[in-house]
Amino acid sequence: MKNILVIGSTGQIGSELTMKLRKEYSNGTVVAGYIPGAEPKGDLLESGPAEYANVCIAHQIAEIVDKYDIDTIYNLAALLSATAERYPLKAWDIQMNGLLNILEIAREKHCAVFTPSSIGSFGPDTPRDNTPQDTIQRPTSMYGVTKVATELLSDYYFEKYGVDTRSVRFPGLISYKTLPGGGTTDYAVEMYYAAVRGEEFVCPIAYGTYMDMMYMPDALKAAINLMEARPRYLHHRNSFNIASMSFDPEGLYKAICAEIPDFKMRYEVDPVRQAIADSWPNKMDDVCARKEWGWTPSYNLESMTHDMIARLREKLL
Ligand code: AKB
Repeated sequence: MKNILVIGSTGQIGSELTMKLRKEYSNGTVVAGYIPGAEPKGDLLESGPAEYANVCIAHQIAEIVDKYDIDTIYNLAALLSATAERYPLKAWDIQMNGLLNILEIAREKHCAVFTPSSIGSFGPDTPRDNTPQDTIQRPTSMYGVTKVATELLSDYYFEKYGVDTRSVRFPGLISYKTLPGGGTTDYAVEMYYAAVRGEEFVCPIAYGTYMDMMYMPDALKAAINLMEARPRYLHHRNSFNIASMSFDPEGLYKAICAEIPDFKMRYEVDPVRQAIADSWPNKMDDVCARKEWGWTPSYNLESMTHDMIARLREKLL
């Protein structure tokens, strides 16, 4: 039986991950942790317990862990890259002080912890193409700095205290249920919404800027499969490269036009997001995730685009 706390359960990943975990572990308890102003609603609220769980308030998290006998924490609290550049101290507080709270609680109460890292943990000195699992990580954004530190601190707690910490470096995530907010890769989600609404899309990322992207069902599968993997096969822990597709805005535009031929797009590059995107890899090599815990994605650009457009039509039209 698993008793799980999802911190950030109403965010882009959390809202879908919490529901999937509730299906997969129906004989356990999956607690939807939220902060005021981001309360769970609908199915998320009705299908299981919800608790106020601010990652920066350690005693609050510890009380939830005790109350529900939690054995696994998915720590999804984070400011994404563009927002973290606007509020670097807040990003540090949530991503680092919050993580330290979680790791200390996990150490005392014997919980496993999943805290996502990102393509943002790489920087301009990192090899761009087929970015290796183990390589230079000198990011230039505050988001990236916190993600590298997350990886290191999580490995430290595993090596020093035996806390079962695991993580993946998520690409830009694409989903139709909950909008992301403040990320550099969010342009891709926004492009789908504009196309389905019949609006022209003004693209903030330049032609030719390639980044890894992933459809949400694959991202959820990765998080759950990694936490289920047999520990003795894990040579890495924090954090695994995972990849499924890489495209630039033009490639996504063409894939959408194959389904919505009259869709229009023009470029108006946002210098902050472009600088972040320029410092990230074009495409990661995920061979270690494939070998160590059997990672394989199910979606490519065409199948994701087909599904996204069908789901957004149901949702928006
Ligand atoms: C962002 O763009 O900030 C995130 C990420 C790639 O981690 N989507």
